Amino acid sequence: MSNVENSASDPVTDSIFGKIARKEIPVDAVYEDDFVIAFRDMSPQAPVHILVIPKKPVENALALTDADREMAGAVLVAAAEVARRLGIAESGIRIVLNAGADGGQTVPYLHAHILGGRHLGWPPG
Ligand code: DGP
Repeated sequence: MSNVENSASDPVTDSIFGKIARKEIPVDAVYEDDFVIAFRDMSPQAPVHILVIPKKPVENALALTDADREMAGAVLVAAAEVARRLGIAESGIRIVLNAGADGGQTVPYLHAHILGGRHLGWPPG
């Protein structure tokens, strides 16, 4: 019997962050709890550039539902904790959630960028 139904690919779970969330790909976590993992962005845009991903696979902020309130809150709480741990809470941070093509999202798995360690211009490009 064909196993095609069981092997359907999903761009969210198959993404690099899906694999990191499932621990199929190891990362040096700077923070982890029941809901999220945080690790350094491989292409940093600021002296401190951390990504926070939920363990539950979600494509982006536009895909969040009522059921995700606790998880979405955990992403923000983790961002604040990461900023404190990495010494950028006092100078300030920016938390960015790119969603969809116009938002500049390149990895189809929800991730919050935490940027800090330098002054960040506004508006973004
Ligand atoms: P976005 O444009 O919001 O989808 O940002 C994706 C970010 O993810 C980008 O800043 C680069 C980073 N990134 C992509 N692949 C990897 C990876 O395998 N490891 C790490 N640490 N960061 C990655």
